[in-house]
Amino acid sequence: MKIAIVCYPTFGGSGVVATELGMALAERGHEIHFITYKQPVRLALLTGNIFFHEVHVPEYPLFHYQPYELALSSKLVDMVKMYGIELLHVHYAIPHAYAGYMAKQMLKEEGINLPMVTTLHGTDITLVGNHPFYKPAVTFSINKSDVVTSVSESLKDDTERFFDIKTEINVIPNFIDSSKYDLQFTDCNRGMMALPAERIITHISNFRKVKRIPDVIKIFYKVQKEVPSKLVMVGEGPEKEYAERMCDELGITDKVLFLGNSTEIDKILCFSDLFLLPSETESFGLAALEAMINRTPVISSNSGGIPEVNEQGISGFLSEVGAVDEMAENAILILKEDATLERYKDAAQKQAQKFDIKRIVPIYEAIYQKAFSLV
Ligand code: GMT
Repeated sequence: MKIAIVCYPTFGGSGVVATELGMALAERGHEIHFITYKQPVRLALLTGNIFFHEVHVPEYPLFHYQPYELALSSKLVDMVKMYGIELLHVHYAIPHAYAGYMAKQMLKEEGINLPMVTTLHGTDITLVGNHPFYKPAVTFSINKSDVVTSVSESLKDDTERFFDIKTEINVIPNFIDSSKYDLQFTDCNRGMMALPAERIITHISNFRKVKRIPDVIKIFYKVQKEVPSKLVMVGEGPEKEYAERMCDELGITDKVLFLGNSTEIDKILCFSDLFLLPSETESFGLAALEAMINRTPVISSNSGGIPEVNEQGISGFLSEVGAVDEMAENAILILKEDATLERYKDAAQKQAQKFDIKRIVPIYEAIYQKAFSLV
């Protein structure tokens, strides 16, 4: 199949999922065309059947906002015609489903029927899409997709609650390629992060309000009083500066490392002992799954789709949003004894293996067949 994938090319989970899916589909013989404004960060290699087409948006001073949707839908039309692309898969509804629908309509005028699959990822529904300024366009473009998928049951419920949805929503969970983690990193060097007697606690995100970064710091502050440890903060975003200030005020700057964005999170997770994800809401929590496959148990909130990923008392613990005392107690319980930590590490990895890409990619292929049958 020749498939166009539209996604955000940045560090966000939706772009990661889209890129990993595209690469896995290419391995299974499909021809994949990534169409976006920059080469996706996880896209390491452009091979014979993986293409990247950049969307250029010419700057014009008349425009206060440059019309990306227009450029994207035009690029889609051109690439579909040039490469004979047979299906369009857009990740994150805003504005991709809207631009995709416009491309579909333009192609229809020329006698080309292009099926469109839209995957909903979370904030496109819960935080952004639900805003009254976007809602009619988001509802319209979801309903005009041939097939809609969502990354968790929780996100499906939210979508059906917030929008007037006429299309069936198929839940396909996010995934991980377990085979990559059979290898032991020879450079898994925890010595550069912490002393031998210290535990390493990690948080990875885009440092937005929804991630409750102050809770991450508060939890760590309590944990390090009981268990010698370091906190590794990976990512960039609006809450980072405040987090740095908090660490300063609490007198723990020497125990917290802010690493910025990283394309090598597996190399960080391989020496992590615990992952913190106390988010306000999270449609899935891909970062938690990536931690778990790297044998890192998770202390998280119980919001959104996280309970579909992190299993209470097995791969870690879940608490109400904001329950930092309970989260810290559970973290200490996991970290205190070596034997206990090893048990949670094994269980976390086992739980993550349930989300193996080999099980998920055929589900997407079946969804593509379904989309074909509908146009
Ligand atoms: O806020 C983020 O974490 C980024 C955002 C995105 O769209 O890239 O993540 C969303 O999609 C991920 C991949 O499906 C999910 O794992 C995240 O839970 C989801 N984020 C939220 O719902 C806040």
